[in-house]
Amino acid sequence: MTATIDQPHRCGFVSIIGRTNVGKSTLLNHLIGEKVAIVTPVSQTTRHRILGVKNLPGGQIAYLDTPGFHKAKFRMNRDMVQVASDALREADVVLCMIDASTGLGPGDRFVFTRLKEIRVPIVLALNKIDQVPRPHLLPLIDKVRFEGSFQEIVPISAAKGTQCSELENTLLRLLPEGPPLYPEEYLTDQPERLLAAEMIREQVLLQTRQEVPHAVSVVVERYSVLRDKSLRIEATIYVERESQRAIVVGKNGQKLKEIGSRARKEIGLRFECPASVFLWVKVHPNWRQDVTAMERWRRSGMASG
Ligand SMILES: Nc1nc2c(ncn2[C@@H]2O[C@H](COP(=O)(O)OP(=O)(O)OP(=O)(O)O)[C@@H](O)[C@H]2O)c(=O)[nH]1
Ligand SMILES: [Mg+2]
Repeated sequence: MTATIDQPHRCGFVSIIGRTNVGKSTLLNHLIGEKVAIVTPVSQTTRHRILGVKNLPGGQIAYLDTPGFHKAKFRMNRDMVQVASDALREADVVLCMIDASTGLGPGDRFVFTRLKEIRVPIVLALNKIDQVPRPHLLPLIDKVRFEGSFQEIVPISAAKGTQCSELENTLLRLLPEGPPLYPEEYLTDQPERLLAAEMIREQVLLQTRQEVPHAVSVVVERYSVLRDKSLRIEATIYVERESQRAIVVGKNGQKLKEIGSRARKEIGLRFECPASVFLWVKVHPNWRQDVTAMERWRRSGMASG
């Protein structure tokens, strides 16, 4: 993408920050036009930093999707909050998101206090306006303007795409001038194996309840492209307790079958080829506190969570 004489080429990192569940990953996927981050109604869905690159006529935006800020109980959660804090420091522009349908809460106010240390421009996106009656929107904008120091406030719906290109233009205008950081065809830093692990975890999150989603990690043990170009994925779903294992497996293995079959469809769609998925469920007590296990899974490059 080239810039014209009167329109300089801008480039930099935009860190997407906010409490959990406000729609950060939904927005990233919408903006870059591909599913690179999983999305569920369960809080704390995103567990690591996800880079998504967007090229525009006036420049290149490197978006960083982050885990939501939340009260960290386990080591895994402390690491997640640390990832979000690090992304704040790396940003050329911070995009803070709140959920306009629930209004401002203590989680958002905690994020606002973290933003006080930030010296780069901060844009606030009020997301989920498709769920908000219009008369409620203006008072909310007034409230956030009073409580934080934002360069711009943009109401959006990430799910419907409403006002997302306006938001993107605002972000681009605030980035420094400079050449692109990534080649034009570069989309994300997420390896395919990790995306596959995430898509399996997404299905576990969507199909289990209460404490189970938070206690799940997925490790892809084998990822092969077969001679007929189809994918064969073997993965272990780790949980922390036998009772959780029983829930994930389900009666006569039905739940696990369903998780595998939905993940297979999603992976097939994303990678545009047939896929087969083989799943095992293992108990690893307290893995969320087990730094060695988490590091080993992460270093294998095949872990999700
Ligand atoms: N109605 C509506 N729902 C939305 C919108 N954006 C996101 N959602 C829903 O909100 C839920 C959370 O979305 P995510 O994108 O996973 O939120 P997140 O901020 O990445 O969450 P964490 O990764 O857990 O921090 C999902 O059920 C989305 O479908 C929106 O604009 N409108
Ligand atoms: Mg997310």
